[in-house]
Amino acid sequence: MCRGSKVQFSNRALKFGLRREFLDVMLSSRLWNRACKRVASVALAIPLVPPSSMHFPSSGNFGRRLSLVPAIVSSSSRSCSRRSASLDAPAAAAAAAVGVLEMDLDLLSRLREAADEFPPPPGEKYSYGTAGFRADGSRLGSTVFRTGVLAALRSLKTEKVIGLVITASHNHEHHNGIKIADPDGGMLTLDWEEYAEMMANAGNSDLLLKVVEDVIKREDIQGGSPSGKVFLARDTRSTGPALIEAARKGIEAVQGVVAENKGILTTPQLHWMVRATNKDEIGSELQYFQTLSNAFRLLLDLGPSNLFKPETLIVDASNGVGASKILELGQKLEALDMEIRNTGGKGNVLNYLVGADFVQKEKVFPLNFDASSDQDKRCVSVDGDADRLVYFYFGPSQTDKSLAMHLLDGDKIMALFSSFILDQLRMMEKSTNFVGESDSRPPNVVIPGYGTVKLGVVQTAYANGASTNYLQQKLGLEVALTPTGVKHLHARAEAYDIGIYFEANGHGTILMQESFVDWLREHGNTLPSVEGRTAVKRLVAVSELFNSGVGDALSGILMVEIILRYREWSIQQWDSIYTDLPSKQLTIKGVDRSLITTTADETRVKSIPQLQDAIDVEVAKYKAGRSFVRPSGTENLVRVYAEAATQESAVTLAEAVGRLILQYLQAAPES
Ligand code: NG1
Ligand code: ZN
Repeated sequence: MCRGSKVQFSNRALKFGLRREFLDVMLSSRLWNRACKRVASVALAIPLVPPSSMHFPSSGNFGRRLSLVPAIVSSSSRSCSRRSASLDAPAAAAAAAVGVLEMDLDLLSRLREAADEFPPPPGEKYSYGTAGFRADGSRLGSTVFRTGVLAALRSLKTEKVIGLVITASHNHEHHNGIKIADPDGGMLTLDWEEYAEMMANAGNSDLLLKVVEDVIKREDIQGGSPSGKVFLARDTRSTGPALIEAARKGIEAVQGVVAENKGILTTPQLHWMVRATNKDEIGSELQYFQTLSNAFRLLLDLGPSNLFKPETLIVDASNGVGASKILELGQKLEALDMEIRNTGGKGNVLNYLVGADFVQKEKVFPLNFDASSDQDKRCVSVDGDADRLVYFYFGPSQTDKSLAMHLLDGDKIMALFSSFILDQLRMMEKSTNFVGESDSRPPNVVIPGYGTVKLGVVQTAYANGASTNYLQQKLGLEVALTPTGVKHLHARAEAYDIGIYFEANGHGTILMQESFVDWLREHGNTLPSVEGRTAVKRLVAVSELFNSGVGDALSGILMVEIILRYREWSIQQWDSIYTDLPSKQLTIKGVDRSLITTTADETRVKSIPQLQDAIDVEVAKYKAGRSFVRPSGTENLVRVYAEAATQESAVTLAEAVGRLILQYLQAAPES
């Protein structure tokens, strides 16, 4: 903004001189922040001295006479006091009249100095990626500082609280990252990711200021009242405290915006708190636990009488933030017994051979679990920031009698949730004695008074083929596919009244449109039957239980546990709703991942057609074969996914495709 406005006002000044008209323009410009306006108002309040009586020489002094203009305007980009010192005498006299007010009131007056403290590491290129910025925690200070600046601007723009969480989720302890939570508790709007990248990649403080000014101009951001606020939180990583400090400095480098450090939280807790605060509800951590535990209790009360009580749930907390939070939640829930393992502490490394990502990708059980002593027990793994969950148990393998780990991933969790939600909608429909016509059949349910309730599920290419089949064929649901990353799934799920989305890795949620939930609250009690009204209450409770902004492992656990109680199912019975096609995931490191671009659904390589042809040839060799490759958006590697009729062939196919990547990427020209 200020760069642009500097030119703009200099030109205007040439036309108007330092006259009332010019100051009026300054006052009316929407690009001016409160600080500049105050300066202008004071200038208007003092008697204007005609240029001639200021004894400026008649020519060549226009510039001198105008020197106050850049002094005021460019105070956006540097300290006002420094600027005033460079004014010539008459201008300085005028400035002196307003100088006190000019001090420190400008939106960006502190930014340069603060930014100089966090120079970007040379040669790094940051991408907002699948889920925010990720890098080695020791090299992230500048990116975090700058993302703090962006979050502050976003807060000024939206006039709402924004969230910033320092976490690298399931990645190694030495990694770290930063993500922004938008006012509705969802992820940063896609349009602003570009700004985040431009700011993170600005080579020095001058360039950063230019980018920031540009963002302010493009978004027409106003400083001043109401002031902004950014909630900060972090996971348990050792680089977290220093990065929180960098974020705070970035946020508070923008005039009028304050940072509020919420301490150690799960990612979804921070999102929840941002959303609640912006809705003028109580946005505290305590209230979060209260809301989840109340919804859980209500759902239990609304369930069948003599509710079945399964055995203790064993939790793998990935040595992360989930450990203490699940413990705290568990203490509020009498009806749920949990034993928590991998709770961190000395020698227990975050996400190392533990956690949802490890269990789901490697299909191996985590440390501190044992196939024989834990046989048949219901187990769940969450990831390092507790936004993902996958269930598992040890039981006889499908091929021989040995004990094997059986994984119930995000796909199977989604299948369980979808069937439950569908049941409630059918109960409501039945309650109205609605005689279904063709449009009431799956995927639609018609509730007279509301109309067609659109229920849809969203997956990515990583979804196991058997799960897609189950959702479509068995439940009759509409399945949408999006690129990897919950931001894409979430956006697609918003097209439904109830959108259920999950990545196979266990990240997902149940998203209900507020208008639908409002209708349930207002009209649900008019449904004729008790069953219908009970179903309505259950759906409202589900909307309370789930974090509508992002996936939340804690909500996910509670929902699974409720449905198993309603259905009187063991984990084995749940597992048997369909059998996964054997699959394998691999990662290929040491190649330039940017050489691979894919089609929108990420199932085919676009940038190197010969590589895709070679993958097709390989896939065709396998019964029920399917394989695709894509560059990771969070790590410097390429991912390979393969499915086939047997586990051995899925592994062989994945390895063959992995070799093709090495072959083609190493041969490909440098980008
Ligand atoms: P990348 O690294 O882009 O594949 C991974 C996960 C995503 C998502 C993000 C965010 C897989 C295959 N990919 O993204 O689903 O969870 O991390 O953490 O699991
Ligand atoms: Zn995570």
